[in-house]
Amino acid sequence: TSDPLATFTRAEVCAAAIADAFADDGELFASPMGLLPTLGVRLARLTSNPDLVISDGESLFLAGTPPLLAPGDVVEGWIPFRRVFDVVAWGRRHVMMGATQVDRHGNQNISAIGDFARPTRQLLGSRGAPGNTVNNRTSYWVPRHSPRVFVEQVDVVSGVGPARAREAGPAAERFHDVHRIVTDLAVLDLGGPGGTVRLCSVHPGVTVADVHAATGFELVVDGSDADVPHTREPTVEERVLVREVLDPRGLRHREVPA
Ligand code: F8G
Repeated sequence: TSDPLATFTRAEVCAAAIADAFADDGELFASPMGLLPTLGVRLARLTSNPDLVISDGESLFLAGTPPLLAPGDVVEGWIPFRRVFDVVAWGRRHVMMGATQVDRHGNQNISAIGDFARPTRQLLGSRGAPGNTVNNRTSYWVPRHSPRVFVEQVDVVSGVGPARAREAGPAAERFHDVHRIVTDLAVLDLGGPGGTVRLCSVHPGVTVADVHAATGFELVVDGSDADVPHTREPTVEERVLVREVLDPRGLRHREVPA
């Protein structure tokens, strides 16, 4: 067919899946880290959840919903990092972070690879991850789902999963809420036994076997592999918003190739 709206790319599926992760949040501060999360949050704001509060990622709350990398449009508030910490503690925030490693128990690592005393790779450091995971709804975005990301046990715990939050006591567990893990292959959550990683859907064109093969631990599925649904296709409205409004330059395809 020659109708471009009849087709969609994997990156567009990911953007819609990320938007869905924020659809039911109501009015809270959405903190997407990185390109596809920013695209997905802005898509949610233009569709399912207009109440999302967004920023330029540095210090300004934005009244409008600008395209990726565009200068912030109408400014409606001041949110430098020190004030982000106030919102983190207050709780009305949903952050989508990256994850260099995620394990079966939903622990996330963005700090270092290897033995912490002598890491083979120094990454970003844990940054906001510990506080986010005990105070705010937290999701993760993984642009390359692979056994090197989804490992049996993370080398360093930056973001805590449910079991560790429980062990740390009521103050850590009370607001712990790891919501979704969206990857280039699938949508996962922590709905497995004891808060373990569960496969929710595989993206169109991906098989459940592909996801098992790209995961370094046994993934929980509800029922059998044949019961795992496909992630929904982006609607025509979403395709237009992504292509014409939010990401006309196709930056999304640098992160998730078409
Ligand atoms: C690996 C792996 C792997 C990569 N296994 N090796 C190797 C083995 C790879 C390379 C090398 C480098 C609230 C809040 C905050 C704030 C607020 C408070 C946060 C104030 C803001 C500031 C702050 C945290 C937000 C994120 C970022 C998540 C990422 C990735 C990346 C790429 C995309 C940036 N599995 N993987 N290697 N931050 N990060 O072969 O080897 O390691 O690899 O919430 O901050 O402080 O608090 O990262 O790595 O969410 O998504 O890190 O470092 O460029 O190049 O891939 O090539 O050198 O040999 P990168 P990469 P080599 S919230």
